[in-house]
Amino acid sequence: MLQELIQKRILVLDGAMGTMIQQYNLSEEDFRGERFKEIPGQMRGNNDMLCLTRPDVVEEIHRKYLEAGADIIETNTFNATSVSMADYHMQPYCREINLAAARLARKIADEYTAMNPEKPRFVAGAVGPTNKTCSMSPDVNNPAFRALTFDELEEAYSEQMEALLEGGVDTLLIETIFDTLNAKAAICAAEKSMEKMGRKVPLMLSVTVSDVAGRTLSGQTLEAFLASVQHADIFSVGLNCSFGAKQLKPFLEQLARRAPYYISAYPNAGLPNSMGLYDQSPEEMAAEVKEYIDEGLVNIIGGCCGTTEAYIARYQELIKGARPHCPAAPSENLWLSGLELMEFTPEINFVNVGERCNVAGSRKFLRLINEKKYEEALTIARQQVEDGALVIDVNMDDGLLDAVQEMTVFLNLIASEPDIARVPVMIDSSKWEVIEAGLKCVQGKCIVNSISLKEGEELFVEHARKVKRYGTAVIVMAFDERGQADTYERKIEICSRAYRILTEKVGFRPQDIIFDPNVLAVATGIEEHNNYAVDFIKATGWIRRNLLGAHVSGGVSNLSFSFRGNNYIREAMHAVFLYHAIREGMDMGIVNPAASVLYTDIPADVLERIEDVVLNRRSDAAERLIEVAEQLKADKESKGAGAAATSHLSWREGTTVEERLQYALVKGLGDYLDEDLHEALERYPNAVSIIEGPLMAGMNHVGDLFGAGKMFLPQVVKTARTMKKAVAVLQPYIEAEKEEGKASAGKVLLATVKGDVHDIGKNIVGVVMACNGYEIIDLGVMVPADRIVETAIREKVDIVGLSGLITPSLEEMVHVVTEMERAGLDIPVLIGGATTSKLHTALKIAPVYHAPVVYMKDASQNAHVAARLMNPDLRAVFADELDREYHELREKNAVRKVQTVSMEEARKNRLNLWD
Ligand code: THG
Repeated sequence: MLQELIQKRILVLDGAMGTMIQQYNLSEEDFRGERFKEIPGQMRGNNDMLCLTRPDVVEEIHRKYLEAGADIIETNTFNATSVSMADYHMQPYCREINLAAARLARKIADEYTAMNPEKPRFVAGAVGPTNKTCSMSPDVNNPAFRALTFDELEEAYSEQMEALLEGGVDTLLIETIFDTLNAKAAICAAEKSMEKMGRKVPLMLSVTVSDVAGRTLSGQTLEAFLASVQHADIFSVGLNCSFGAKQLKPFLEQLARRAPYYISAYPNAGLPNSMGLYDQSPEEMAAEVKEYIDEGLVNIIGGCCGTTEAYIARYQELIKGARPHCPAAPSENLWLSGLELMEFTPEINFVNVGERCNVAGSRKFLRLINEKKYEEALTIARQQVEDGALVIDVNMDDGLLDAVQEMTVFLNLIASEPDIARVPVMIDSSKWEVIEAGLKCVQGKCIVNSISLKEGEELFVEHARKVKRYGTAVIVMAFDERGQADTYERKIEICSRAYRILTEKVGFRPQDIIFDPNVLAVATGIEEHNNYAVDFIKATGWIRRNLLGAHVSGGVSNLSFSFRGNNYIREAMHAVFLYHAIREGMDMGIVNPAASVLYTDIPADVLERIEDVVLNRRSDAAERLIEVAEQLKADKESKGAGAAATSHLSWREGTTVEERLQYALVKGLGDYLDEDLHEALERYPNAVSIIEGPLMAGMNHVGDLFGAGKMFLPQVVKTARTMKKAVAVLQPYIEAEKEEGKASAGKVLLATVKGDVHDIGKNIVGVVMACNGYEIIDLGVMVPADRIVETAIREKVDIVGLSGLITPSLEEMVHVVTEMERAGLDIPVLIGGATTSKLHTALKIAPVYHAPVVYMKDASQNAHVAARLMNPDLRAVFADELDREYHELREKNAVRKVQTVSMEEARKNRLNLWD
């Protein structure tokens, strides 16, 4: 029914649940009811549990939205997974909450459908992103660490989705997606739950963008996201939360242009004002949403944070007679993604895959992994991307390594390196469990290398189905039960069999299949090997003409194994091989991206001898090539090596030490810090002044770039890590200076205030300050005022930093600071987090405390401000400045009504940003 209806008209989704619940002013007791009286911690704010304790409230909200004309209502289950509920000690009740929520919404929707069968109402099972990310490490010292694994998350989602399906939802809506790996776990869970429950429902996805460049929190562009979820059977995709309708529009346009699905949008009621409230009126919001409709961008519209039934009621007028969006045609091209999309368009005739992160293919990489020198191992990956690799192959197959573990660690590390993670990865292993472990680490659409028929059709199909579920492209090696295909006939026989199975039985898109007809070594001295390259090239042509849509790849360096030690000849052989194979349609290859020999550069006499070998033109071809190889070896090799070593270091030449430090910070490059910092130590009076000078200038530059949308979060995090490394280099000097009484780093207490569980921003502040030599005492999230005060006294801290992302946190901060005043403390306070503002700090927080209370716009400012607060003279000057500034703000705003809203009103309008 939904499928039919959506073709006819634009559908209306409901508005926010949180905003509505806040209007009821429910107490802690309302949330708990009798039943959950004993559970520790605060329960107010745990909206989903109202499905059990105050279903009357949830029911009334559903009714209001249905009255306002919503075609689809969302269950009150945004946080009802065991992962999110752990914050409230409510994990055991997830199934029950989801079941109750789905049944409740179902009952009311059916009631409305019965009243007017012409307008059927639907229930969407709301599935949030949870409070943890699978793609990023919360531990700054260990970027390979994950607080949540793919499997754990998939299991939590399965529990939720099975209950939602059992409760009768019409669709599953995976919303507020901020990390595509989380979303992929949700999609896997959705498919499995639907199979288990024997009910297939449309799958709706909704992303939230986190920065002005339109990337997700985990750093993907929307196009990269679309590639990552392309495998799923998706009904609609869209955007919610993030911004108001107006700011969301360019991103919605991006999605609508590419996504072959129906498009949904449910923005916030404008942007939050300085008090953290959404004050766009229903009229204003409707006017902005009208543009979506007039331009044919959407099929489903609704509201997120700050919207109520008054907003949703406006939509009826707008959709009348409006033309729904017509989904884009699915792309014919292969899509891959890292943080960015790699669309394999016909103009790209060849995709080079970097071969160097392979323990079997590089002695250096093997040694680095063996010695756990991951940092340096990553530079190999980074270098390949810089050298132009469009994809990087990762292989950890070595008898003495735990390949599952190493694959996981390395892929997690890559995920923290935005200039590497930009490109898709190729997970290379001959062991299935290694491949599967790798698949659970990448948010992008990657390539599995490889599967084959060597252990029979059954296992091949099983692996192919799994690959499809994870949503990747796949390399199929030309192996079968009889072994490796080494002739033209065997190659095409196996590839066509595999093609049939994959496209007909497993349902693979041909674009996602990449055949590897086996590049085998030639000129080995064994006669049977002489035709290997010819057979590969011939098979390539046949595959491209007959197995339509599929690609052809190969491990090019295998070809020249018998010329090991003679890199020039090897590179020249590869160039010749590729020249002929690409002409036949080979469109991908695992190669050394730094290779510099071009087909056209090879001298005619050498070329002739290489072509004799590659094309198998004469029986003595191998010997004749060996002759030339010996002659050429010495001079060519030394030239080649010298040129390659210098090319990527141009940023180090003719630049000042300040420029180099800034470049290293912005790019997150740690390799030359030692050298550059030691140079700086000779020029600056002491180590701390280097931190406060060039390093902070670099961080500020990063802050500016981030603000302008030219950097995204993972890059900033990486920058912070580099900063940390720089500080580690300076640490011994700072210690020494401290002895002499020169250094002044202090003790900082950080906490996300009670009622709030968000800590990404706070963690970044922690890193930045720790990097600047401050000792950090991080009390975590949901920290009550008394604990902050008590710890501040016991630990004799110098500064207290309070963080919060949701509106109630503003109020809580006032409370914390009041308590600090009452305890007679004189410790300066830093205020930060998404809903905080200078205005709110001036109006509400600073007045209740005599010591400085400073609003921090972003993490990059903290160290600088802290440094001023630590010095008694500077602090006095700073405090005066602040007082004057706050005073002015108060004067100016005494007349502006919305911003002098009382705390009582703020309480009433309290809402959850993740709603
Ligand atoms: N098909 C597919 N995947 C593959 C291969 C293939 N993966 C692995 C391999 N073959 C492709 N990768 C490499 C990587 C390096 C080398 C060859 C193939 C190589 N390395 C140098 C050597 O062994 O002489 C090592 C040099 C060094 O130690 O630095 O040649 O065919 N699907």
